[in-house]
Amino acid sequence: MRTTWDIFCKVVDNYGDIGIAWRLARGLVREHGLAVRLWVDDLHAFHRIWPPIDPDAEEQTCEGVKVCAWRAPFAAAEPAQVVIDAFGCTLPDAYLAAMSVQSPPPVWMNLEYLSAEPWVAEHHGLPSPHPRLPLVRHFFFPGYTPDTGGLLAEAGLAERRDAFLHSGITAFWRHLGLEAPQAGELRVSLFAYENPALPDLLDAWAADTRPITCLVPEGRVIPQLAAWLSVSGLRAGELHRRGSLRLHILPFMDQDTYDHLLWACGLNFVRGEDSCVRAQWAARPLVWQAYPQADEAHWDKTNALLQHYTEGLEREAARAVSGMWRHWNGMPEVDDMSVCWKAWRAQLMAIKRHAVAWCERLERAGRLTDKLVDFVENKLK
Ligand code: TRH
Repeated sequence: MRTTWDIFCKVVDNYGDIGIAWRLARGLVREHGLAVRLWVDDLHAFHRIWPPIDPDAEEQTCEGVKVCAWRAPFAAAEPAQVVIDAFGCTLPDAYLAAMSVQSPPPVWMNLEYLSAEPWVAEHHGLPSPHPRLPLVRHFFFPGYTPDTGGLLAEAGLAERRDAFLHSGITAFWRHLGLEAPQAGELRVSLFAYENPALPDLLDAWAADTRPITCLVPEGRVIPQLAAWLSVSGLRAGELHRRGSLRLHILPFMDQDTYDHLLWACGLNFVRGEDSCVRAQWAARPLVWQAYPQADEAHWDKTNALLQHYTEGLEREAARAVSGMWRHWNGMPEVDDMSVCWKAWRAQLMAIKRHAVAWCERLERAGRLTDKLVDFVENKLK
């Protein structure tokens, strides 16, 4: 009999929580043949990253995953053998009570946020007994080293990416209404939170000596872009030119098509967690904007990943990457944006080579779905 899994996901804001939970659920079904139910409290956010999802359906099956609307009060449901609360979302009391009378009790895990900070490995896999009920929750930490829970990546990802670059990219540009890049042109994708550094970056791009095409899926930066362009609003399909910069607004895409954009561009600005990992698997240069947290806690995360990411990168290129990332995340004591951009641009070839080497190195961390399944199998023994 197939092991049954329940994954619970609360959409805090944005798309990262559901993006990760969906990638995980799909992977567990496709690659491990498990019976997975995914409970989601906001099906509208889910529909944005995966349009086949019906935002009004209480229950539906998509890609082999049973997707259930998570409503309050929670409808009675028999707990699965494995329960995951993604990112510490609190399980419904009724469901917890039902888990506590199962024999044996479900293997219960909290899937944590990804971080490159060194403490992650020490905390990965630790148990936490429930204060009242006969249940133990385990902390599962994704991470960048083999002693963590690894990274989300589906089997065959590199092969799909390479096949796309070999035979799908021209059709992709055409589909977006663009010709193939001209010689010397840099194509950049921009997925970001509101960012005080954005106008200066746009100025630097407009003043660049070579053409830059920036592709922006609809989202939170659109008002800032409109302000910079001095237009009242922007819609998908619009194209604007300023100096060397062409700005294209794209519709928000499904998760798989967004991967194509990351694979096709020469530089990707990404944010949060999931797009950051996908940009690393794209083997392309990236600039990461960490999810902003109180007391600038995200700076530690940014620095931890930067330190790890720039290992083995030539000195000037490492400095250029750090300058861009730090500036983009609002850290003090960095050069102004035009200096950062020029320095980054001068190191493009080295940064490009490094992105490929880094992507190969990432595989050492292991794949999260495989590690999760191994962890559970050990507990079920
Ligand atoms: O949307 P995010 O800002 O999500 C964030 C982070 O995950 C953060 O760590 C978390 O604490 C916070 O939410 C609550 O960024 P992220 O993680 O990159 O997720 C974006 C998802 O959206 C990802 O799965 C890719 C997907 N996406 C599309 O499907 N289509 C698109 O056009 C774009 C731009 C993104």
